[in-house]
Amino acid sequence: MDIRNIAIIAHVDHGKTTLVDQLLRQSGSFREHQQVAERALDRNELERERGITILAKCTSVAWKDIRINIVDTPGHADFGGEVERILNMVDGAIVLVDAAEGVLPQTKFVVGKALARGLHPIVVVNKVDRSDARPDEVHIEVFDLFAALGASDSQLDFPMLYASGRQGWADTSLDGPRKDLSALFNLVVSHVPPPKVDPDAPFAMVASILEYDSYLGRVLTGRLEQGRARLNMPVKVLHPDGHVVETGRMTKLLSFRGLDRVPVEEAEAGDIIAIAGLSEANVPDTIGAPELTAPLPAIPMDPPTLAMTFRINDGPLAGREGKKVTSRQIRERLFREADGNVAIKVTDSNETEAFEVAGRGELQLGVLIEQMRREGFELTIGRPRVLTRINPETGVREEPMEEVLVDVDEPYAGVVVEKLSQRKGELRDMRPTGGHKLRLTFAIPSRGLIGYHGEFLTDTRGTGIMNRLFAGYGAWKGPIEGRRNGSLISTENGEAVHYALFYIQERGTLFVHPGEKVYVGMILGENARGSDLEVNPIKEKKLTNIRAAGKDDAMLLIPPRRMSLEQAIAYIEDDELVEVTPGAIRLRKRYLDSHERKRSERRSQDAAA
Ligand SMILES: Nc1nc2c(ncn2[C@@H]2O[C@H](COP(=O)(O)OP(=O)(O)OP(=O)(O)O)[C@@H](O)[C@H]2O)c(=O)[nH]1
Ligand SMILES: [Mg+2]
Repeated sequence: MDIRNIAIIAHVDHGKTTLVDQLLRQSGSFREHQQVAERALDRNELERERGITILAKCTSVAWKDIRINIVDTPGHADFGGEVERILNMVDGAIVLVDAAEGVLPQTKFVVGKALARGLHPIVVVNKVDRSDARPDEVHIEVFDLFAALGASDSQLDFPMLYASGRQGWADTSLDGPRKDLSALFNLVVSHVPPPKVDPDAPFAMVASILEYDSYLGRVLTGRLEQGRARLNMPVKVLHPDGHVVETGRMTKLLSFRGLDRVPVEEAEAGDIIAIAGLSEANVPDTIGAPELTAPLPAIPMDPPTLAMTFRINDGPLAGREGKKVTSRQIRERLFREADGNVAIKVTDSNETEAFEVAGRGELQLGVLIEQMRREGFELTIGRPRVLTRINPETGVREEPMEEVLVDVDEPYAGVVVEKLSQRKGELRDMRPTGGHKLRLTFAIPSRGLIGYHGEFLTDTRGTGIMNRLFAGYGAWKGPIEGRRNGSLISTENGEAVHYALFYIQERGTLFVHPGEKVYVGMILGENARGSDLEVNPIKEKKLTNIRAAGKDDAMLLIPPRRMSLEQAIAYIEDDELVEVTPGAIRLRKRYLDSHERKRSERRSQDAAA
């Protein structure tokens, strides 16, 4: 059977997974009356909850006797490294661009990668049904982008369709017929070349996606670059550096059919397949026949840019909810993650009962913490740090930089520029985008963005949109001022009471509500002043105080500020931790005891002096 392999690439949320849904549906991949969830490929729990794709996934449809393997990729920048490896196993790409939002940082990133690989992308201006769609302008933006990225003449001559993935149509013209996706199917078949592979060479493929299946174990997906794969054949796994990782047998060979993977006896060069039965093989190893002597070329992994310390939970409430609390359990889980997730690195920390976990961003590490929490783990997490590097040529220390695109209503531009400048951002470009909106472009150290997103939403009354992209390394920009407010810290263990909280709230903003468990050293809120303040959250009203009696009703409490896991992690300072249990997210001081805290402060002041 004739094969086409394509990847769908775009900025986050521009509609990749939704389009794949419709491609599956219209190619007749679902049985009649089959109940299929919306965005069916986003099948794991966290993907469904967050409405984003985290793992790239392969699916396959048949169109007029041609099998089209489609790889849906994650749009979020934290998972961008994966996109590059996916592009290595396809011969074409569909670039989706939101007809209202236009070209955004991740569009630029993925198009750059696709062009560099020599692919000739198909452009789809998507979500044309949006009331604020501006499809013609976006078409020009895409053309300018291709040109700016150095596209060859033939790449610049890209075919383009207007579409609404959600409504299930794609057309060459804005006038319609807006009926179905046949124009897109036909374009894929005519524009994307069949895979150029050698069917007679020994079997070899590069593992490009790794996932765990509770039933199959390690499942590795990749394109069969050469030869033929047969069930139960002996295989050899080669690391990109050439050493043999393991030898084994291919005990399961799976081909993609719609949303399913079906067992097959044999697969041919050019097809995308999944393999189970190996215990060590990882991305981007080469899996091949025993006679293979050298690995196939693979895309190197991006270095991690952000790290956090994962520690045991040693607070007084530890072990009440979680079943997995020991450092041995945490260690085992983290190393298993690093083994299966190529973008995450784990090392033992020099602190006892703590581990350094490095990855590509706050979202990626946040997803890991959330997963562990659901599995019954308890942890404490330290403030994220960026990972600097020494430039191998100049010997100078450099830090990760990002390009940030901000879309805001004009009146808010001032405050955004001010805040990002404080965080060492440089304004590179500012241009009106219509409707009294401005698009601001900054270059800023990744460090400066930690914890900024919440502030940004407050400053723009929730109307701003911020997009960011890793932009390589730049010279260290010097200190960036952290949070300006101190913490309100509990002096007691027990349960917070209304009466005490009422008086504490005059000092700042509360994070806890009455009845919540508190402990010595726990952070109850943000102090309005710059220094930390110790307060007693369990103090009851004295019953002898007649004048105060009966006034409780009038003592209104402002609802506490609740933080999500990622907000909490971005909020804390170096001497603070986030306590994560299956049921709670709490903030605390690293040293719970007030004397110990002061001693450590003195130590760090001495060290600084
Ligand atoms: N108006 C409109 N909305 C759409 C269309 N396609 C998708 N959406 C919406 O856009 C949002 C994101 O859609 P997804 O398909 O998850 O986007 P994605 O590109 O897969 O997102 P990531 O995988 O997280 O990068 C959802 O709320 C969809 O309902 C479309 O054609 N028109
Ligand atoms: Mg998606």
